[in-house]
Amino acid sequence: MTATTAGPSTPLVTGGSGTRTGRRALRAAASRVLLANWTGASTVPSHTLYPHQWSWDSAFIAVGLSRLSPRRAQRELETLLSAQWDDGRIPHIVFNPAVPLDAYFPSPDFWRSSTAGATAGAPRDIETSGIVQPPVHALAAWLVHESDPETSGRRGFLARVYPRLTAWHGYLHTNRDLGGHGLASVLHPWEPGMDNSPCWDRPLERVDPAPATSFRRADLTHGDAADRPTDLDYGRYVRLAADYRDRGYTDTGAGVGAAAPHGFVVEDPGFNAFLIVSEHALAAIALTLGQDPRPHRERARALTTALVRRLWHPEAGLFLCHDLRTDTPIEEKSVTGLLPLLVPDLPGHVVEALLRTASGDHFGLGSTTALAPSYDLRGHSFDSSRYWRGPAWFNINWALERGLRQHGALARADDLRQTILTSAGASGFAEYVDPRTGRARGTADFSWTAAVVLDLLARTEEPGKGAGR
Ligand code: 9WN
Repeated sequence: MTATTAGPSTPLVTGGSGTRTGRRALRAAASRVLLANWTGASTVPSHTLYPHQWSWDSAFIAVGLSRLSPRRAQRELETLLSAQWDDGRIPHIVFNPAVPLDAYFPSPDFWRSSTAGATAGAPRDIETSGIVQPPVHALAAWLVHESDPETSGRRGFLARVYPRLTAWHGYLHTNRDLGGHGLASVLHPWEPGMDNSPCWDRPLERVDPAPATSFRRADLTHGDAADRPTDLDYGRYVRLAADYRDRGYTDTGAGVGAAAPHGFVVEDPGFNAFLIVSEHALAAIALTLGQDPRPHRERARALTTALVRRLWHPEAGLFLCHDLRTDTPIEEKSVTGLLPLLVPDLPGHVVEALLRTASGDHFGLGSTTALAPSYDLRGHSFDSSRYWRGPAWFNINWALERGLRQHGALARADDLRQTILTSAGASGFAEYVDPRTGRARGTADFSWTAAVVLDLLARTEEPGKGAGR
């Protein structure tokens, strides 16, 4: 069901987010969403559609929680990190054993991490998935620390998370550099977090779908079929995940042919942009802890060089995904190709082109769309309702707002910030919205939507800290 038909449990906050009273009402509403979705040690993205802990959701959620309770924000990240595998991977889902198996598919008995993932070092006492999501965590840890350095320092937060975050990045730099080009690759459409993006259509054509009778989707109980991926897509997601599981969740590391065992293996610009920004965050964390930040800066620099060399396409005006199975760029314009705006040291001509593309015909930011769509408005597969094939997501627009601000496009960043706030409140903290009309889509009372609102509101109240956080 869509958020509009489901009806958010939080009253819609319409208008007024530009006034102090309006901002106060919005803050109260966003806080209620995060508090209601808190389960004691972490936060569910949504009690209905996603009743466990998700990896990159928790990073965004922690940033928002830090504006309510820095301790709770720290707890959110540390709960996730306690499910880290010995090989360094942070799994994309940490399952709550109290939730019935049929509440979400694929459930723990599909992933079987504690047994199938034993060789890769999966925890024995917690069930998780075996794939990963974008590495937003070190950035989140740094922002959580910055929100209250005193509490963070007293509780030794950075000292505890730093080794785990370093191991996480180590996993991505080594096990996941499957092309050997210095970029991390993703092995499943769920890994870059933009599950149903048209970018995956071609690579997925090669994947033999698992029969629809072999699994039971839980998402359609809570979501409208028109908003969600098709059964054929699901069959392919299931096949890829089952094959990875049956290979013991092993990656083969960098080198010629390393990508071979994987049915789907792609270099994604947004995933790598988050890795670069998080590597810079690790440098800041290292410095705060009195450790050497230079290895992190060097890695960020090398990744930035590889990102531009491999994935920048001047004729397209944005970064493109690269299919390692065929060694060809994926000729689709997705918002993942704008996310490198987050990266601080991009060549000037690349920044200028990205700024033009964001506001041009394909994404229309600030002209035909209020929030950046997930996919090319003129693309053959554009769909304003369906998952990652057009709708606008709030976490992505939060990231773009940071990128615009960082590269000096302050008026555009201010406009986007205001639109995120207005649209999030008016949509009942929807999971995603129609990029042209702002109409709510997906589920309501969605955690990262509320979280980015809390962060942006706090920054609105402290203009001096706008760009720094
Ligand atoms: C699969 C939880 C997650 C987000 C993803 C989003 C969606 C899951 C699903 O929900 O994916 O991981 O079942 O569709 O695409 O980005 O992390 O909010």
